[in-house]
Amino acid sequence: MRDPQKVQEIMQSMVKAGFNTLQVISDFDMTLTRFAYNGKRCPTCHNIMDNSKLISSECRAKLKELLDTYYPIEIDSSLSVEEKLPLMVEWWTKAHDLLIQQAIKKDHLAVMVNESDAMLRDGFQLFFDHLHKHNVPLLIFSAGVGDILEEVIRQAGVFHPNVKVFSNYMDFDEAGVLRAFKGELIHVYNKREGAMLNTGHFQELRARPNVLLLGDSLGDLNMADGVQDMQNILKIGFLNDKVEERKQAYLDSYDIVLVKDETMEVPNAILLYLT
Ligand code: U5P
Repeated sequence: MRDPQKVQEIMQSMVKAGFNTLQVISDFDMTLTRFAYNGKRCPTCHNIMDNSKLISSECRAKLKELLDTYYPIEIDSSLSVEEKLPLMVEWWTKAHDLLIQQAIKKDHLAVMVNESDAMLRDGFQLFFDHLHKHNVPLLIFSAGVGDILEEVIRQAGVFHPNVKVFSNYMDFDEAGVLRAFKGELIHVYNKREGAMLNTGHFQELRARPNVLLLGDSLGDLNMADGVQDMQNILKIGFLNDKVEERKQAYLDSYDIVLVKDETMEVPNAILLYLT
């Protein structure tokens, strides 16, 4: 923490306001899911499909090439968001076009997720169940793929009714074959625009002006831009990769920075304290 005193003040103010004034907004890939397990990288929503045996090996190779080209740009602290933006649009667009060419079947998504190495962070059960038990809305705001992330949390048994998802959703034809992605593209650096397209959601939650935000990218800090009449926001950032280069920027933007922490222990402890 750069300013522990500020964190304490925010938490005290949230306790005073009550748990029924809280909403949680979280990123998905590498925030609710693990970054690595036993030294091996865990997949993002896209990677769950990219690595699947149900995708041709030629396409898998092309998607891997895209990842190797664009992921280093995504996390490069020497480039500005303005410089990264068009390249991120390029990455997502190329990847989605390749996935569409594979004519992925809706029925296959559950198998892809089941056979993948995707893992929610240790302690995810308490996190999801506690929010559900206390009727606290959890918005999962992801630049990944909505259909895949829903399947991950469904298979983990935590897709409770208090969970709402903003993400990129697949559009299937009558035969259940992927033909496009729906709506405006959400990538890592346009979450502000994504939030602005969903003002109705935040309007419904206007009686909850206190926000716990979880992210792993500096782009995730904009996820709460649509929150109305915000009173307090506590921002927790998971810093998973390129730690030394990015630590200062994360400390300057997030209230709490968790370095190479694969668990939900800190968010869970905060939720229990606020309850
Ligand atoms: N991503 C991929 N493959 C793609 C496009 C994006 O793995 O073709 C990853 C990015 O690295 C990004 C993540 O961090 O998906 C976005 O999801 P989220 O963190 O917003 O949930």
